[in-house]
Amino acid sequence: AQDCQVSNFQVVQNFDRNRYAGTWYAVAKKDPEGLFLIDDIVAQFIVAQDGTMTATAQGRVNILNNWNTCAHMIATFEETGEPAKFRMKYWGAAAYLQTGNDNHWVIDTDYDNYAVHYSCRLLDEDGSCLDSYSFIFSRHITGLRAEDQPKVTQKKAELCLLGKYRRVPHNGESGAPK
Ligand code: DAO
Repeated sequence: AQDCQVSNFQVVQNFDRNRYAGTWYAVAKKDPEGLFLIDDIVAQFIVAQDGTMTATAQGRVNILNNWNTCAHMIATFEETGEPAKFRMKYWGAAAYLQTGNDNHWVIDTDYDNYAVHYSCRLLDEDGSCLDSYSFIFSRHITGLRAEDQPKVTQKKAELCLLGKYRRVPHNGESGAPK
């Protein structure tokens, strides 16, 4: 049987936040309960001189289940003792946007082309995840390179999320850089 224990999920070894910094385009997403970020999702990770990591993100969001708008989000990252596992506090530039405090795990990345992110919001009694979301990021707005797709598919499977992702289109409607 497959091991879907969140505590056993492998993250990228020796995570290097300086190499991770910069622009990432979300090319696929597994949504959590109560979808928020819809599409045109672009994140910028910034590492300060003291090593602190923050991010800004733009995207088209869903508010109160019926209103779509473009949002600017801001996030700060708190260390956990494992280099690729952070706690992410996030909030919106406007007060009506979501705020939260989520896990933010970097499952895999080659820093130059692709990254697999994962967040479990709610653990089940058996240690598997009841409510998760996950971004597949690319450095390229055009999507993943063909050679990176098998690696990403493998990681989706390890997260017990194979077949649960949707493609995130980039229509340039969020005001994010292209
Ligand atoms: O889309 O429903 C959802 C969950 C996303 C949470 C919002 C995250 C905002 C900050 C993103 C920073 C970098 C990924």
